[in-house]
Amino acid sequence: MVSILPNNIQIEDDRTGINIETLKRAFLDNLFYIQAKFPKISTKNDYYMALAYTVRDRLLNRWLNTTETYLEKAPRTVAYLSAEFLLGPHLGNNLINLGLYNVVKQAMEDLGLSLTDLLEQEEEPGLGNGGLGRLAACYIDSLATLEIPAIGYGIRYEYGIFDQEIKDGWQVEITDKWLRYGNPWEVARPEAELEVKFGGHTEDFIDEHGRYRVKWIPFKVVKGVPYDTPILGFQTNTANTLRLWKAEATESFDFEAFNKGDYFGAVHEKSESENITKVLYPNDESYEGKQLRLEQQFFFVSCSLQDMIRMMQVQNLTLERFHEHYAIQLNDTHPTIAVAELMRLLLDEHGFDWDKAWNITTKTFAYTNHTLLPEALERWSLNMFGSLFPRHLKIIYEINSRFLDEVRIKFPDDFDRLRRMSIIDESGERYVRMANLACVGSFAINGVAELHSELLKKTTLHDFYEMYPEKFTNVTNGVTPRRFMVLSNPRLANLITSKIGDSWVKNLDDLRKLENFLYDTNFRKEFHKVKQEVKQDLANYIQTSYNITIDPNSLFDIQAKRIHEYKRQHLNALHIITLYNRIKANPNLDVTPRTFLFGGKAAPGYYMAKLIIKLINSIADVVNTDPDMRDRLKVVFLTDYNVKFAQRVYPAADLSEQISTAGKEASGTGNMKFSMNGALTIGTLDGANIEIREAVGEENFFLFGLTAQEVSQKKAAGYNPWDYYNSNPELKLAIDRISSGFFSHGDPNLFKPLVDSLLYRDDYLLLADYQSYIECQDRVSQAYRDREKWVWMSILNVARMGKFSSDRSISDYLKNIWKVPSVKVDVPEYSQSND
Ligand code: F58
Repeated sequence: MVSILPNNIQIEDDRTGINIETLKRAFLDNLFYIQAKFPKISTKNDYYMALAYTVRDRLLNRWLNTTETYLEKAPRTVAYLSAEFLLGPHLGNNLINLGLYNVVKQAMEDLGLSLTDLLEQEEEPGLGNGGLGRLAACYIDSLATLEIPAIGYGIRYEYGIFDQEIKDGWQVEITDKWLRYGNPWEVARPEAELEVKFGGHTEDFIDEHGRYRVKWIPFKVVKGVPYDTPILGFQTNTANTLRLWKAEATESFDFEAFNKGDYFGAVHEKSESENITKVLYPNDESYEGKQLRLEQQFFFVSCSLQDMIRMMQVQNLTLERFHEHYAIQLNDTHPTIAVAELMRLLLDEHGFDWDKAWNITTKTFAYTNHTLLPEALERWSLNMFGSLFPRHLKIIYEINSRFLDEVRIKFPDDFDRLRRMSIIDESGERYVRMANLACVGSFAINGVAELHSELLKKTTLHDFYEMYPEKFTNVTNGVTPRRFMVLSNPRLANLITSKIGDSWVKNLDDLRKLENFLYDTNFRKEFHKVKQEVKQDLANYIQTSYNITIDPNSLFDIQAKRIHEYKRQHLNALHIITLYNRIKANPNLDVTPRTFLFGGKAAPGYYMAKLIIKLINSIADVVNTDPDMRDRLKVVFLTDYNVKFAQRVYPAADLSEQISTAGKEASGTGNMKFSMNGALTIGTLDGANIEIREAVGEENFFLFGLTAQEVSQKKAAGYNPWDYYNSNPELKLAIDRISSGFFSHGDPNLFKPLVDSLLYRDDYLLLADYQSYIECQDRVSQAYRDREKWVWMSILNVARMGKFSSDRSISDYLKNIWKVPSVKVDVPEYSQSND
């Protein structure tokens, strides 16, 4: 369609034009032709969909040109393999990256709609549990922004992380039907489907060249259908692809040949196949040896590797150079079966000999470890593994046997070392150890913060470090400032830009320039005003959603992350109870008013974590209704904490709780998001906290607690929580209040498992850290009274967060691991139709 606009003679296509009138027309056009609605009968979701398609139209040009550039130039490419991508809503992010946020906002206003309302309408793709999945999402954002040829590969779960409801203080899980109203951001590519084999047996044979070969005769075959989502860079032409695989039944294989006449059997087979990508496992930080999970892992890995090979064939590249064409990052061990699958593809399907295949494989993969917790290390029962993947098990045996020969040569007669390093755990029931396979099969191994990488070398992966010191490196995590500042905190972003320009969005180190304005009273006032306004926004939201009034002038003290004993939400709870007890003992006590906000999901099978949620809600019930607490303490548990909600929460925090037991949190990334929005951190020397403290300055960080080394020493020396309980009256009273039934309507049994775990085990040393935490919180309360000083510290937190941009993390990966150069994408002027 041609339109000649008044005052601005311009020919625009309704699918590409970004003029306000064109946008409005395109929006109404999409409402009519895609949603089949007109304004009078449209729902909010219809409007959201119409807008999403309008925005999608405007990024297709970049996406297709990027794809075409990669196809033609066949550049070295990063393939980021992750079982989770916790993307969060696309619309707002795409508007920011396209630079269309303001004009679209205006266009919607002209039509009597609110962009904020429409953004709220989007069901987020919650295809991840927490930090690990969100990190993958930040990294694909940065890869595109840095113009790196890259593809994200993962699973298109039909149901993402469950929605959380709270009933009577307890968490209840609800299925996340995120695809219910359609997903305007994905494009199905059924023409690019692939087949994945499972089960069966192998047969050896001699091929026509007289070579020994193996054939895998599977028990079942499942189809993988790719669904592609464009991932735009910020203000670049690059739009990379996130390719997520959906499992479908094959028509011919099992149906006709095996199930002739058995209609119900056939339908059952079909649903069995489709089950593979039905649901995301909702466990964080603990691993469960479920067969379906192993099937999920192999399914997406096999699809992705076959896809990469196919792409090279289309580009006429020889597979001899696979490792030169692809750098494949394994996001934790979940995709590690890729080491065996690439070997199988090269050996069995493409006729490579072992040495050549192994050389390619070990130059292709790099492995990121995300946890030191022993219960999170993946290992698969050998029986299960062998019956699902008979060929892979043989390949792993061969890898292991050659590897152990190497170990023997490097460390003669060290039998215990061989036992520890073997890919097969033979200490009892036999297992395949995925971290060992990842270490052997990769050319690089990294932790996600300096401390974590050091501890990996010293503890969990110590033997592998001694074997291959050159493989080990650190890449400290980072987060994208596009989503977690520009989109989530426009007030702050605009203030910053008004002072130092907008270069910081792409070059976060430029935030340093804010330090020049520290002595500018006006700037400090504006900065404080922004924080207050953002807090008011959250207060309004809480008022509407929970009918709880919170005071934006109180200190917003926030802990938002998955609920886990090592993260110690219950230490935070002990502090609240301590303040409560102090006020009860002295109702006239002069306390700094605080609002405690919690958010986070517990793994459905993790009883203790669920009990912690119940405890927080029970404390909230008591505190929020006690008249002595009025205008002093409030406690709110924010239900269903997800990416969308997180974007509201980070900007509104005064204090960020990063209080894990030292040595347990690999990095943390919420800590970065809070701090770049001006929250001060109360934290232990754990994960990236250490680097955040270094960056912002120790005077601008509230430090408490034992160090990782002290924690392990204390445990080794025989830690006894009772010593702390008996010698600290405030601690004793806080715990007694819980066990007496004070927060459970007189029931002393409700929280008994929690209290017992603290008094009899206290694996995470809450009691040992209690006093230090309380004293530190007292310093926080004191500091908040000097608001001038607080604002000063808060500005410094923002100004010094440059290091924690995921752009920096990705640059580290590029420089030290992937060595993939950037590629410019040219987007020709929009073609202009003449009809
Ligand atoms: C997290 N791990 C770490 N795992 O706990 C956190 O410190 C780190 O910042 C983050 O990774 C990114 O590096 C994490 O989120 C999981 O959720 C896994 C999901 C699958 C099962 C095992 C845990």
